[in-house]
Amino acid sequence: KGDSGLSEINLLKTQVSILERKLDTLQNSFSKYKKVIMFPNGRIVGEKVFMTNGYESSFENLKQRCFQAGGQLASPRNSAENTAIQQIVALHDKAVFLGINDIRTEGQFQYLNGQAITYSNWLPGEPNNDRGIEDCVEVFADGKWNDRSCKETRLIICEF
Ligand code: 291
Ligand code: CA
Repeated sequence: KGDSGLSEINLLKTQVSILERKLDTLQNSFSKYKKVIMFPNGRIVGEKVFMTNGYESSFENLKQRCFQAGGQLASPRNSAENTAIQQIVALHDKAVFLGINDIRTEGQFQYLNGQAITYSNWLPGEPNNDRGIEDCVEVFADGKWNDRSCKETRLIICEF
């Protein structure tokens, strides 16, 4: 009885070490394929992934595309996230629209979930609601923000 208990423990030890080696292999493989899939159009910041597929359209279309893909339009919550977006903008040399707008109440920019924004990176003098028609937010290659008409065509970046 005592003896068969010992051999069961040894069997379990063997199985655990086999699993440890398999998990290590899987982690290394996953780490590699994360790099592969992020190249060159994706960026990882903490738990968040930013990705473009090169699609360009108006704000509403970009918003829908990201939702359909199970994500949402990029909505940077801090400078690290904004830098990731900036890098994708610079790579494509095309400004993007964020998942931020003041369509509901002029001058009160909010995320797509209706929360007031808690981080911003406006160019000096922005947002200026030029000609009274600028409710969306574009990001330039220097990472700075400008409010712009939602009807303009911009590059998509979704976050997942
Ligand atoms: C000026 C600034 C911006 C404004 C932009 C648009 C240009 O920047 O007043 O605040 O958003 O003009 O009004 O739109 C068009 N259609 O020319 C110029 C470069 C971004
Ligand atoms: Ca503006």
